[in-house]
Amino acid sequence: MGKSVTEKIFEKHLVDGKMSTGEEVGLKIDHTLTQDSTGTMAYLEFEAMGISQVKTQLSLSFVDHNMLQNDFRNADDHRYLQSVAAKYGIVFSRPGNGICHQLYLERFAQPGVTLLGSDSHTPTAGGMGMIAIGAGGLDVAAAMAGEPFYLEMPDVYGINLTGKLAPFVSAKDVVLEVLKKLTVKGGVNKILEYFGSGVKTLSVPERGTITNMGTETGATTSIFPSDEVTKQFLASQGRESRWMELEADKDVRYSEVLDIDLAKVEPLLAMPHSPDNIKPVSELEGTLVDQVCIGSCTNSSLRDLKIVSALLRGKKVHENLSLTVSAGSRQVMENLAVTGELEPLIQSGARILENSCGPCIGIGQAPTTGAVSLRTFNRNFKGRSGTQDAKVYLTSPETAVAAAITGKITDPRKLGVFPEISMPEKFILSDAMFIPAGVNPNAKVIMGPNITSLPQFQSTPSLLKGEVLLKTGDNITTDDILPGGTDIMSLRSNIPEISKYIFHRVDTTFYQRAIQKQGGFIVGAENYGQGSSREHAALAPRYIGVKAVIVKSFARIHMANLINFGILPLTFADKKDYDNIEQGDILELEINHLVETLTLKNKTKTIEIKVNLNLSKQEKEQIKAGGKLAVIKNKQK
Ligand code: MIC
Ligand code: SF4
Repeated sequence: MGKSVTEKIFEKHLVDGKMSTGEEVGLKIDHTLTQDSTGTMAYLEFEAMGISQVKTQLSLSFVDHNMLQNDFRNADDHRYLQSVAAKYGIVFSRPGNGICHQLYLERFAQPGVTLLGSDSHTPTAGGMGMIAIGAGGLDVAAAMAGEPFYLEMPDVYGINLTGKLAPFVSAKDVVLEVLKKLTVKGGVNKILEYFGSGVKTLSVPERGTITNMGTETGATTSIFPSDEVTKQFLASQGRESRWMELEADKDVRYSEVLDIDLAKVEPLLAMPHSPDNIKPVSELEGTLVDQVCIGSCTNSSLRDLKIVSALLRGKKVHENLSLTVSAGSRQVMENLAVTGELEPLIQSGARILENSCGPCIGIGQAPTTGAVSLRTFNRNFKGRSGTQDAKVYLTSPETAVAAAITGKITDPRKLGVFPEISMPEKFILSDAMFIPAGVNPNAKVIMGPNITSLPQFQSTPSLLKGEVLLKTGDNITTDDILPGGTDIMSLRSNIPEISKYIFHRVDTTFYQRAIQKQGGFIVGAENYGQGSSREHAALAPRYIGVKAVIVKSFARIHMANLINFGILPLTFADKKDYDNIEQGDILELEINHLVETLTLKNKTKTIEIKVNLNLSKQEKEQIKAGGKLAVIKNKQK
């Protein structure tokens, strides 16, 4: 049987296991990336491993999230990251250079390579025909130390693209179509592999928009083939020598196939408060809009901003709304400026922000009370914008501009004739904001007062006892567990302080109760821990004594993070038992042997509940030792 692109790359990187669905496989990781808000912890972990330099082909450290410097904390973190990079052989992307995923796609992505990144949208680079996976910081630190990355071999799910997109319909609408079908949990344990005659009609950055938001389906990653279009993009970036052809074999068999005729895709949007709450734009027409934000790692490429510029030329932003534009990189900004395409943005009244994540993670530009905000971003979880009651819709850049001009949700196809844009054959390139990797063992690592040392954890006892501290519903996000936003994100390198905000948006009494009870259990429903890769959503709960999380199902990265920090990830053997546990119940669990099915005693209700524990041999070892770091450190001894 023929091979998929995914299998071809896995095969070349396989260091352990067998490539059949559900089996644990170990992959060699060629490249790693971190960004600042997950990076500080990842490098503290890497330093604790006692290794003198990174063992990957290429490791990169970006600064793009915590960009506001309201006090010393973020600035100190940036300086710490730069000093670590200089010591251990890591390329450093200076603050202001751009968003990690956009920069990586432009300057470093390469067909056939594996990338592990401490950010859930690392799959953006799948648009280049590579395997790019998001993970917790500790997994990325381990990859920098030369450890393979272990995962359950996912199903390879084919998405067959035919036809060509109509004017005013773009890559974002394609991935919203995929989300309509797969929902926020339909991609779990799958790799979404695109193929078919429609692929060649999409440029690499457009493919990147699609693979970026595949994350929202829960997929391990998404991937496109590497073809002539890929070659041309690499050439335009002065990197043609990095190209190799990579296509699925003709007789490949995917686990399932979703057919999408690009010509039939219409402008779509995701309604509040979930990326899979999809509706056609035409159904929402007329809804008044207070804010429009264009940018984020999903839609901030030169292609996207050229369209935005062309559509805004000679137009003014509607007086009742505020439009923000953030380019994905300095390269995008410079190329726009040189061709005169920045000017229409300025003249329209758009507020040009720094090349960074910004409003996407609630760092500035919080909407007004109860506002409708249209964003070209990838997540619209309640409260993520910084305004709890704001209603955030996710759209394409075309739909965003249509609203910015008219002041209300408008089908972009009503904007008239679709403008012609031309992409440069050669981008204007300037890598001045990258500091190349060097290894200087004598370099001093500089830590500000907000950077605390890593918490040390005891090995796991054989009897877990405690109270159910919180019972949640479906689709709890890591933003619910540990919110983003300026204030809380500045505490990413300070676990004792950030712990005070666990479940802050869900229940402000959580932290105090957890401390009083000396930890306990959390109960959840389906897709627990969806969203970001932030390991803080596991590390901080562990720090305050959370022992196990019992749910109907987990999101992949969060489950791995729980194991990494020694928290037991349990699922109900019978989902109906979710109703047999209430907040405040006292639970007891014996874990002498980490077998697949365990008996959980609900002491309050005097009943027994069967729970499943699906762990590999190594994961069991990690749970016993109190976390992955302890295991790695023991190995180094
Ligand atoms: C996000 O989009 O939620 C983030 C902020 O980029 C996170 C990383 C983080 O929490 O620092 C992600 O997607 O992994
Ligand atoms: Fe940054 Fe938003 Fe992308 Fe996360 S999703 S990396 S916050 S732009």
